[in-house]
This record gives sequence, C-alpha cells and structure tokens, in this order.
Amino acid sequence: KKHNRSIESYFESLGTGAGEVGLSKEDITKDFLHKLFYHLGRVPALTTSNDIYTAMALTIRDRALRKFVRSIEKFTQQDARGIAYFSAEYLPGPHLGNNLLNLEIVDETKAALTELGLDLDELLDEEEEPGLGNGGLGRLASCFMDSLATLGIPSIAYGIRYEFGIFKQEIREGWQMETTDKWLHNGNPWEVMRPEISYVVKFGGRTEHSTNGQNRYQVDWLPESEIKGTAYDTPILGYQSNGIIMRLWKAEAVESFDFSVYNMGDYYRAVEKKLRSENITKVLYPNDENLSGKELRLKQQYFFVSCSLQDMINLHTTQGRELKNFHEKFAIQLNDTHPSIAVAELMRLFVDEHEMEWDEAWDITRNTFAYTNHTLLPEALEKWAVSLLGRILPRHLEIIYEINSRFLEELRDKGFSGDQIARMSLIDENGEPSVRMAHLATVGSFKVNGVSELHSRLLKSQVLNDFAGLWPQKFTNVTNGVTHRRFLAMSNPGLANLISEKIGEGWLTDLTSFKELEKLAENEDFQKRWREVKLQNKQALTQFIKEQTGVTVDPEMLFDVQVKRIHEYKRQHLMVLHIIDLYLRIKDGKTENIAASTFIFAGKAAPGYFLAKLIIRLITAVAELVNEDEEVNRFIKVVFLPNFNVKQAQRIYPAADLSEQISMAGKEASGTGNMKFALNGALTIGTLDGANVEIREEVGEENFFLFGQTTEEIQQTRNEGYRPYQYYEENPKLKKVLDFLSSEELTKGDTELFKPLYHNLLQQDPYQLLKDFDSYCSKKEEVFKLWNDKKEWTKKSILNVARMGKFSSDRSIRDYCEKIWNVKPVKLKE
Ligand code: B1H
Repeated sequence: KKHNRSIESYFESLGTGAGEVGLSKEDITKDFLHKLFYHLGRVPALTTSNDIYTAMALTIRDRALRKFVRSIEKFTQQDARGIAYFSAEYLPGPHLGNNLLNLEIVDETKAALTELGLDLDELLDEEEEPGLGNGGLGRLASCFMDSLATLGIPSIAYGIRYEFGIFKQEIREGWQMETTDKWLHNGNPWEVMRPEISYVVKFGGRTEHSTNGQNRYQVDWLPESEIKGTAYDTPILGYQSNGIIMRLWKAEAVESFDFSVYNMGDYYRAVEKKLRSENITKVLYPNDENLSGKELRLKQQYFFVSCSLQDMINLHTTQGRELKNFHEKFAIQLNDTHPSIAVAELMRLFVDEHEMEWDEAWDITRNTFAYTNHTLLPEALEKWAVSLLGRILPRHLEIIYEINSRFLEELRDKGFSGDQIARMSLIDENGEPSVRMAHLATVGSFKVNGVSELHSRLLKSQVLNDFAGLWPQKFTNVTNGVTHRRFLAMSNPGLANLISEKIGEGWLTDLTSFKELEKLAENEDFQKRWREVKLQNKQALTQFIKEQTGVTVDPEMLFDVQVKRIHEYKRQHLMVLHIIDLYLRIKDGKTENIAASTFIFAGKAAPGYFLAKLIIRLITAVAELVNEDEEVNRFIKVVFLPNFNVKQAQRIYPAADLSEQISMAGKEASGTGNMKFALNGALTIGTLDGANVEIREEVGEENFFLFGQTTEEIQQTRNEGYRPYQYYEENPKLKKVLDFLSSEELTKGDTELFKPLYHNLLQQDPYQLLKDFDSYCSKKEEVFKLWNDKKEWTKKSILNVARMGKFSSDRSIRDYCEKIWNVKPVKLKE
C-alpha cells in the first residue's frame, strides 16, 4: 500500500522543522489543551485528574513517536544489523517522567502546567506502571531498552502484553494478600495498537509427513486451534536522541471467527472459543525463580515468540532481502530460556514454511540467537515435559528431537562418554522425559552469557560445564547494569543537581565521569550538601511511609533497607534475626553500640511460596512488636512497605543509607538493586555474591561491608555435612534469637506461627543463615560504629557513587555490542 503524496511531503517537511511537534512551553500547552478537548472530549468542569494525566501523556507520546520515526529512517539508511530482544517480562516503570527527562523538557512541561494551575508531581503520581515482570530480570530488560535507545542501536523489544501484570500486594493482618493488577483500567495512552500488524499462531493437532512434487520431504502441521497475535507498540526513548519500540503481542481469536455463520449452539461455542483465545495473554505468572510447568505458560512463550519471528521474517523479506542473510541483519537476544522455543520455531519457519534445507536453516539459526542465562537455581531451570510439549507443539517436538539426534551424533563422533552424552542431551530421561530448555538455547546460540563475573564462572563450572568444555569460545560474561538516567537523574534530582553543579552534565551519557567526584570526597562543604540531599530524600520517604503504613519514622535514623523479591536464598530472614537480636539487647538494657536505625523491607512473595509469605508475616510481626514498644522504638523501627514496584523503588533508593545484599554466595546471579542503591549513595553490607563482588572491587574494599562465606566455603560446609542445629546449640545468642520465634511476645500467643521457619532453619537451613549469622552481626557492629562518624560515612558514600561508572546499563549494552552482537552504535544527531 502506498500512501498519497501529501502525506509524504508532510513527513519530508518534518525534517525541515515545519509542522514539528515543538518542545517549547507554548507548544506543550497548546497540544495538551488540544488533547484534552479533542482527544478526550472533556469539558473543564468534568475533567478528572486521570484526564489531565492522559492528555499530557498523549502530548508527550506524540513527541516520543516522532523520535522513533526519525530513528527508524536513520537505521534504515545505515542498513545495520538490528537487535531483537526477546523477553517474557518487562518492567518499564512510569513513562511520563522518564520521557520528559529524555526529551529534556521537564522544566518546559512544569511551567506549562503551572500556568494552567496544575502540578507536574501530581500528574506523575497519577501514572499506573506496566507491571509486566516479576523482578530483576524484567527490570533489566527495560534498563537495556533505555540504553539501546540512548546508544543508537537499531533494536526492537518483543514481549507479551499481559492484561494483568504482577499482582498488587496488600498487607492484611500482617499477611500478604494478592489482588489483580488492573494497569489498563484507565486506558494506556503510551501504546499504539497496530491492527494491521498481526500473525496467526497454531497450537496442538498433528503433523503429516510427505514427499512433494519436487521430491522434497515436506512436513505439514495440522493444528487443532489457531490464535491471532496483534502488535501494541510503545515508544521507548533514549536520552537526547533515538527512540525504539517495545512491541507487545496481545492474543485474540482469528479472523475466520465470524459470528454470523453460526446457529445458536455454535454461536455460544464460538464465543467461548474467542474468550479462550484471549486467555493466552491475560496474566503474568508471578512465580519468579520457581517454575509452574503450566500449559498456559508454554502457550504464552510460544505465542509471543512465533509472532515476533514471523514479524521479523516479514520485515526482512518485505525489504527485498533473502532469508539466507537473516542472521546478518538480525541478532536475537534470548532473555533467559523463557523465549527459547524460538530456536525450534525459527527452524520450523525456515524448513517447513520457507522450504529451506535443514543444514542451511540450522546454520542461520545458530548464527542468529544468543542466550543470556540469569539463574543457576535448579528450581528455576526450565524443563517441559515431552508429553506436554508434544501435545501443544507437535512439530516443535519433532524438530527438537532432530536437533538433538544430530547433536548427540556429533558428541559420539568426538568420543564423548555415554554419561556425558546423557547429561548433555536436550532430553532429560531421568523420571518423566522432559526437554531441557537451557540446553536447547545453548546448542541453538552463537553466544551464551552470564550476568556477572562470578555467575558466568559458575555457569561454566556447574550448570553448563559440559558445554563450556565443548565450546569454550561460546561462553562469555556481560555484567548487568542499570540506567542511571531513571535511577539517579530522574528519581534523585537533589543528588543529580548537586553532582551536575560540580562536574557538569556529561555524566548523563557517560557515568564513568563520576570519577571526578573522588576529589570532593573529603571536602567538608560538599559533604555537608551531600548529607542535606540525603536527609531531604529521607524526609520524603518518611512521609511516604507514614501514608502507606501509618508508621512514623525518624529521618535522622540510619535507613537500613532490603527491597527485592522475597526468597529464602536472598535471606530477608537473616536481617530479621539480627533485628530480633537488637530487640533482645535493648530489652536487656544493653543499648550501647546500637545506632538508631529504621529497617525497611519491601518485596512480593510468589502467591504459592509458603515460606516466603511466612517471612513477610515474620517481618510484620517484628515490626508490630518493635514499633509499639516505647522502650525499643527510640532505638529501632521496622517497616514493611506494601506493593514494591518500580515507582516505589524510585522513592526508596535515594533515601537509603545502607543497602542489604545478603544472599547466600553463589545464588544471586547478579542483583541490580545493589547497583541502584550504591548509585544513590548507600553503603552496602553484602556477601561475595553476584555483582556484589564487582561492586566491591570498584568502590574499594574499605568502602564495603563484607561478611559471610564465599561460594567455595559454602560448598565445603555442605560437603562436610552441615548441621545447623550445632550452631543453635553452641551459640547462646543465636539460640535466644531462634527461640524467640516461638515466644508469646512475638506471636501474641500463636506460638506455632513461625514453627515452619524455625524447623527449616534448625533442620536443613539450605541457605546457611545460621552459619553466616555471627559474621553478619559483627559486620553490623562496624556499620553502627561508622554511622556515628558522619564525615567518614559521607566520604565513603561519595566514593561509592564516584566509582559506580561500570554499572551503567550503557556499559552493559556496549559489552553486548562488542562481545556478542558485533554491531556499532548509530547515534542520531539532530
Ligand atoms: C532472575 C529470574 C527468573 N534470574 C524465572 N532468573 C522467572 C526466572 O517467571 N519466571 O519463570 C522469572 C525470573 N530472574 C534474576 O535476573 C536474578 O535472580 C538476578 O540476580 C539478576 O540480577 C536478574 C537480572 O539478570
């Protein structure tokens, strides 16, 4: 379809400035009012705050889309390799503030609103964020989008448009309660629906093998059902320059679904079928690193992967390109194994639908995909039962068998042992036969990476050890990073302005320039202003805590914070054990050496994860006990903030003094909260796990509170036959703390309440809390001591920030470009 001349000339005129969506205060005011009246059709008297927010969002979206269109033109001219990021999860956070920052129109917008008697902060507060992810993995994908756009990498982010994202967490009587997340309730002004960009995805049925006229072996898939995926595009802006698109797929009934031709009985069946189709993208699985193995989840994964690959093939061929060059024009990054069925799907599209020979198709496929592993936890390694996969995706199971038989043949030729071959097979034959998705992703990719130095090393020595032996060159590391634009410039303007005043604004695109702050670390004036900013941020959080929980805290206290998903391996309960120890000491009158502290927790537990929910209950029980006790609450307070999400996180990081990164060594692949805290001037207490190792290396060991066993020591403890009970018996302090879990005082009479946790710790203690307890407590003594030395603390805080350069996601993306994708940035300069 060719659009008419006048549209084209309008587009051309955009380049010369005519008809532009302007960025001045006047332009914004004009468009905002236009949207309010003509898009939303509102009369002033009936205008709600959501209308106002929506009108502004639409005004800004126009400007974002313009960037995106410009970038596409630029990218097309360059003919560069594009990156498709495949992720089942994204956590973009609120768009409005970030887009204003990236368009550099915060002040203009604020002024425009003020003139109309409106307040920007109130508008920002109105936005409901897309909770399309569980935690770190989804947020990482969104940080990467920010950096891809800023660096000018031609790229597109593919995913699922869940109608209900991660559940909303409420706390009732101390327990987590889940309610559905209705993020689309008030509409979503940021997305553009693309009814014409849609693909059909097949499910179930059987395959038919035959030899066609040209003597070609041909497989036809006769599916049981078909579903249509429609694209919804959201522009994601980079700083000052490019924009890319996040393309999310929504499931619908196929076109052939037509109400008119049915009789009444069929009609209702047809209605049900339509509803069933739409189920696929209804809701995000909230399990985090614990898999459900549910049929619907497999369907979600396949659905979005198939739509995305069809879309890419379509893009490629409509530009007149041949499929044999597919891998030269695209690299696909698999965000963990969740989209790894893509390996089999691309083979199917090439071989069955585009009549390519197997060997050529396999060659292109293996040169297209790269796979990022995000976890070593056995319970998070995806496996699909062969029976389930064969029922939902019969053709893909055949393709996986074919890939496997060729792969195992190769191993036999190379002289691998039977044991090794069984370990490496794509099919796990122990118990119910299942497909190991990490193996499929590894065999089908040209690069495999972990997300921190330590994790990448462990990946090679543990989970994918045999593969690393076979293909050492395939394995690499890309340490995670975070976008310092969202997590510092936007969410901590006080600190950002102070820094810019001293070193200019170059850091927005080059975080390593923070090094220049080192020379100010001991400057007393600067230290004083640094502390003032932190105090203001703590006052703001204090206010928020009051609103959310009713608890009054004192911003002069040390804010000691652990926010992340609730998981045993992350050891929130280790922090609780220490708080109980403090409580008991205070009750004993031994208050010397305790720095007045507010302990802040937030995070969601998977709805079916009993112990994680009990840990939340433990935190709220301790909070209730501590906060109401006059004798105690002068020294410590405990807060659990409900419904942790990106928006809330942006309030918390700027106000933290101490960041808790206390997972058992070897379990946290990277962590990214650790980076966001340090970037905002918190000091870290942490183990040698994930990216903590590299953070400590960068900031200097004297500026990091290290405790606990190393990965190797953990392993050794386990090998020697770890008996947690022994620590309980031999350490009177620990015994007192653990026994307190079943005290009347804590449990208000329900002494059985925390028994499951108590028994878990005494009998198995799979994450070795008891072993690390003493080391953690004595490190806390050091923290308290340093807190009383304001100058030393501030100096370390400044040095932490000054040395965070490595942890910008801009650096991570540059690493991906160099080590994995082999592409160069195409910066859009206007
Ligand atoms: C991470 C997950 C994850 N690793 C399964 N793995 C999921 C696995 O819903 N699921 O099925 C969801 C998420 N998430 C996290 O990735 C790591 O634990 C962090 O350490 C890491 O920083 C983050 C980003 O790499």
